[in-house]
Amino acid sequence: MRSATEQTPGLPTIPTITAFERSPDRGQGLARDVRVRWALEEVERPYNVRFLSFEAMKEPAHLALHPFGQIPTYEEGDLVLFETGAIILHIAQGHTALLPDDANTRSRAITWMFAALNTVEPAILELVSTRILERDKPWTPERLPLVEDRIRSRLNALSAYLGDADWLDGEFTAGDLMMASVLLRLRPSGILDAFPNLSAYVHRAEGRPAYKRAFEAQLEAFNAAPAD
Ligand code: GTB
Repeated sequence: MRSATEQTPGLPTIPTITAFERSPDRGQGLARDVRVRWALEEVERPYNVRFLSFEAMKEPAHLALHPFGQIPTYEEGDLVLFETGAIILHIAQGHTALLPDDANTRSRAITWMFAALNTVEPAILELVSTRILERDKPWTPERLPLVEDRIRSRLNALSAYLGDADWLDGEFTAGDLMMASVLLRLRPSGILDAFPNLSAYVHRAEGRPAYKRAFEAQLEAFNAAPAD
């Protein structure tokens, strides 16, 4: 990870991503810049980070990059991307470390990226909303078990599919990167613990040197940020 934003003439453009100035997860690595950092580390690309406060994320300069005023964004020369699915797909193109050469295997890896984002993550986000945003609502005690059951239903299916394999489809791909990133968000809830093969899957993903570098970089940024 680089902290400067200058580009070196003659060398490939170094992308710049955005991240929370001070992540609300206090360096647990749950914010979505981590999956982008991880993808960049897997393909061994250096990158710059521009850190944003919550206020700056809603200002015109950032809204011009991200219509919803969120992080992460990805800038590479004239190209500006938002949405981690799109960003990681872009990073992964042409890199067998994340997307295999074989066309069908590559399409299946992309399928797993979509499955992580469209089929598994929404249930997990509902839990986050219920536990945090709707904490004091009168319906929350009744709603919470339903939300947790929906997650378990997804995890049951995923666990049955994975079985005792290391990764979802042979070698590690961007599909695993996305799925493990999504599942990591569940860790504080303890729900993952009931699925030993999925816990081991996430643990295996966290053990990858590229993940460790991404995690350490975001933690270092959190520790360097001015305290609340
Ligand atoms: N679909 C988009 C993508 O995949 O890129 C979602 C991007 C998104 O939700 N970004 C969040 C954001 O900018 C940060 S990652 N939120 C501020 C806003 O919407 O105003 C989500 C996140 C936030 C906090 C924690 N945490 O504290 O544990 C974890 C994850």
